Amino acid sequence: MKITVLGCGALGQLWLSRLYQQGHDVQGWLRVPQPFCAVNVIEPEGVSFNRNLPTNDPEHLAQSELLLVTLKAWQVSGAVSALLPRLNPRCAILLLHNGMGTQDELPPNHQPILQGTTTHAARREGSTIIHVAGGTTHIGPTSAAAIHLSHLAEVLHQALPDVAWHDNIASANWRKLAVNCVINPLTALYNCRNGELQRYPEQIEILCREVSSVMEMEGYHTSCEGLWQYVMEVIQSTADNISSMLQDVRTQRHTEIDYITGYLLRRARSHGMILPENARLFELIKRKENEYERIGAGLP
Ligand code: KPL
Repeated sequence: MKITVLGCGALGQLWLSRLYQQGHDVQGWLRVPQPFCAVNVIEPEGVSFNRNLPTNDPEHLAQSELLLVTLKAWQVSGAVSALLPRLNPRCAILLLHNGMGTQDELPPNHQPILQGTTTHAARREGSTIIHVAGGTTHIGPTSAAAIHLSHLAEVLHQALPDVAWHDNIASANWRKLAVNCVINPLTALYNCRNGELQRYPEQIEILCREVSSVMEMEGYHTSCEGLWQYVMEVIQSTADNISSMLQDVRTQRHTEIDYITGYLLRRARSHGMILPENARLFELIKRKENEYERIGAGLP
């Protein structure tokens, strides 16, 4: 299959290496074009993949059957909008990022669009990508043109298992949003690994209660207890992880908070609801982010 991977960060390189090894015709797509992308991935068992893969070939892009988007949520609309006019109308776009709301920012289009979340953990160490732990990628259609694309789950599963197909991906996305609304801002504020959040069960319960109240209004059957249980399970199974938001804060990069807690707060506002604890965490992360971005931009 001809595939373009948009974004060659940790997750992008992991997919590039696995899809290439599965025999697919892959290229990366970088914001600043380079002759190739040096893909250097070390798997959890220690096996490494090291190869220069092609990038930014417009012909390859025009013929791609899948555009796999592994950018951060806040980069998606700008980068995908720029590529839309150059895509084959049948090219599926799979958005794979934390948070929700990026699809609402795309211009009107008829591409088959899928959305997904993944629990694979990968991080950059210098010029190497460490695939820290395997996980599951949940994907499903978010546009009518994509409902018949369940075979893509099998193609992706062969490359980087597990991949699960969901006819109703929104429900899985909301559960992941709940996990990210709890783990990401709390780890960034307490500057701790995911597992250390087990010390804050009451605060996690308050956050889960707020998230579940919005989910109910959105039409998803859920409960605070069920979400709390799920979030605690993820905290345990990813105990050693440094969350993506803590990594962003430590390296003073823009975070995905606008698409995680920010998205939740926007949905709550549309139902006339106020979520005090999520709003407080949102403000704290924004303040942190604004501080280092202001200093980075040389502003007083
Ligand atoms: O998605 C994650 C992230 O770090 O962004 C979790 C599930 C919290 C794992 O670290």
